[in-house]
Amino acid sequence: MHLTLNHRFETETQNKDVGITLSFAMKIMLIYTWVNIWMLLVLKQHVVAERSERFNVLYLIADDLRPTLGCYSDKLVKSPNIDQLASVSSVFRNAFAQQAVCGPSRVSFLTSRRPDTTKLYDFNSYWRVHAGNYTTLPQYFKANGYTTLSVGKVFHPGIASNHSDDYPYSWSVPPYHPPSFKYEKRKMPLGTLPDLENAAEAVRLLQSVKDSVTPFFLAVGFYKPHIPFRIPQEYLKLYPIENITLAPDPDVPKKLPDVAYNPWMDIRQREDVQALNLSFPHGPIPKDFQLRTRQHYFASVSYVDAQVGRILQALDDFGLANNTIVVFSSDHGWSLGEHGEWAKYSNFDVATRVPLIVYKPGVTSPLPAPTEKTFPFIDVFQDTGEPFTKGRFIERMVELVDVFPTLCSLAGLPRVHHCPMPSFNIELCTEGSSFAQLFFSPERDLNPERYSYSQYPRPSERIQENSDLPDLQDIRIMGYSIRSVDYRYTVWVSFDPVLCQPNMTEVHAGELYLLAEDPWQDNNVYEEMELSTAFRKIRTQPVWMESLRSHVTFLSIGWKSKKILGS
Ligand SMILES: *[C@@H]1O[C@H](CO)[C@@H](O)[C@H](O)[C@H]1NC(C)=O
Ligand SMILES: *[C@@H]1O[C@H](CO)[C@@H](O)[C@H](O)[C@H]1NC(C)=O
Ligand SMILES: *[C@@H]1O[C@H](CO)[C@@H](O)[C@H](O)[C@H]1NC(C)=O
Ligand SMILES: *[C@@H]1O[C@H](CO)[C@@H](O)[C@H](O)[C@H]1NC(C)=O
Ligand SMILES: *[C@@H]1O[C@H](CO)[C@@H](O)[C@H](O)[C@H]1NC(C)=O
Ligand SMILES: *[C@@H]1O[C@H](CO)[C@@H](O)[C@H](O)[C@H]1NC(C)=O
Ligand SMILES: [Ca+2]
Repeated sequence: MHLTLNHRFETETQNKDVGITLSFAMKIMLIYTWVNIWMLLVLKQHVVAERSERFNVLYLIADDLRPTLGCYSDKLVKSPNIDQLASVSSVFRNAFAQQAVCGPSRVSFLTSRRPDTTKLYDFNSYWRVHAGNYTTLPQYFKANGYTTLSVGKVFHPGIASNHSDDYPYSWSVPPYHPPSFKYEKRKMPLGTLPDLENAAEAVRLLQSVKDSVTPFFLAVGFYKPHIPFRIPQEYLKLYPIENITLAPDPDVPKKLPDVAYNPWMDIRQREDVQALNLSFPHGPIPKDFQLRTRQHYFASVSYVDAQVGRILQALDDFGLANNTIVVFSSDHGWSLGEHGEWAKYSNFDVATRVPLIVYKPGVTSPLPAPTEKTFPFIDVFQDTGEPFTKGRFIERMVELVDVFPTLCSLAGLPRVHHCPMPSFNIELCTEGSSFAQLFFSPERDLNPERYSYSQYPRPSERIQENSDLPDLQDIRIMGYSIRSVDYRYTVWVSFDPVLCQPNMTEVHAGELYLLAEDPWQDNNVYEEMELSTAFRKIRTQPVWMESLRSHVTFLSIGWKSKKILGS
């Protein structure tokens, strides 16, 4: 079999001539940057001159990044710059996205509402007109006197953010998009790559706001490690193919209900994968191709790490490391062959769990001294590869909807109140809760009473071509998950796509994984627990999260009596 993977994952190297011969697109980009800087200057003049003691915010968002990072105990992946950030930060080891796909997750965490309140489960609507006129995280900072700036993929592009990244509501100046992004799937004439441009633009913006009287909220959305893995070739050298292993559980679990499986159509539709003539829906992908996909994903993570390093070094260079809160996170994870699955689109931890690293100088680490460097750039090719040992690990469950109220709390903005149910007509509220107290108190441990909630839609019980990403009108089933430190429990129930409401008593399938004995979630013990009869007896409650919690409370009595859970 002829493997074309290497060729298709063809990477771009820098064109040394770029600096001399400016292409038309580069000129446009320069003009665009000048417009941005000009707008910033105009904005500054309108602000009463008074040096603010308020903290800036730098929110770094990777795309499709699961916590394959040194600071999350990954032994293979090299992420020295993110690890360095983690060493002065709180590192949340149990952080989960609300839906494992870009658009719905981003709109959810940027509005702090769950998908049933944004009514966005696909990419096809704008919450302000389709669900409610919800205030976003950057919009709230903007309303509180911040200059808010967006670089790269922060909001999901397209109608999901009204083709404008929600500008002007969320941002002080038009969001920046790297000109090279339009060549993502074609030959690249610009001699650069989107995340290189993103990092350069972020550094430029930091420089332009560093002396501003207003604090800034700068969000930077990287495009990697999302496919295609188009990255500078040299990062592959960090991961010799002979050092790559398969996922620990590369087979589809026997007791996995069909509705829970995602057929990874985006991978399947790649030309090089089509050439493999895989059977639908289970594949499997040939072993050497799996290894190379993993290798390219890991290399893409190191490439993102280098861009993070460039931006963090700029904080040092511009004297901002002592007054800027930094968050590093992702929109959701990515299955790298676990359960015979690839990509996102499921309720498995590999798809829902995200890195979440929060730095606040003076809180998560001592205030840096004036000459001290907090974030010197680390060249991954020179890195000694010391295992990560520092950092404050927080094991408690947190969710991406919590980031909005937490950042408000850390930055000293007026508190955002918890949403009533339903909250379609309330512009500002949160369906998460601030975890800022975890920075100050020792309640960092595993807490069995804390949960995170995720959901994933399906068009049918059967696996079909649109199972990964059904359009709203095709959704018939929703998988609602409750994840505690001990287990994941998921019920796949009927769903009404007009009302966007589940029927918690009409259950198509269920999953239950007891993590102490089954950390990779391969042994679904739902049927063994005789749950189907048990929870039909439970009265459903109007809120699905409450309903799930009732299921779990009811069940955990049984688990405790069988000594499956500690009491
Ligand atoms: C939505 O909110 C924005 C900003 O808060 C406001 O300017 C706009 O008028 C609102 N739109 C509607 C339809 O209420
Ligand atoms: C969405 O964008 C269109 C076109 O720019 C604009 O006319 C419309 O007002 C925007 N919607 C909202 C809610 O701002
Ligand atoms: C690859 O594995 C070998 C053997 O375990 C190890 O010595 C080497 O450092 C690894 N190479 C890289 C780049 O991680
Ligand atoms: C692809 O697989 C199908 C059956 O799985 C087989 O009939 C067909 O000949 C294969 N095509 C190629 C090009 O290998
Ligand atoms: C941060 O560092 C700068 C430059 O070293 C200094 O002027 C400023 O006072 C410091 N701010 C805080 C809050 O320590
Ligand atoms: C929910 O499903 C149950 C069982 O099929 C059915 O009896 C009930 O009418 C449904 N409820 C709604 C609101 O559709
Ligand atoms: Ca994504």
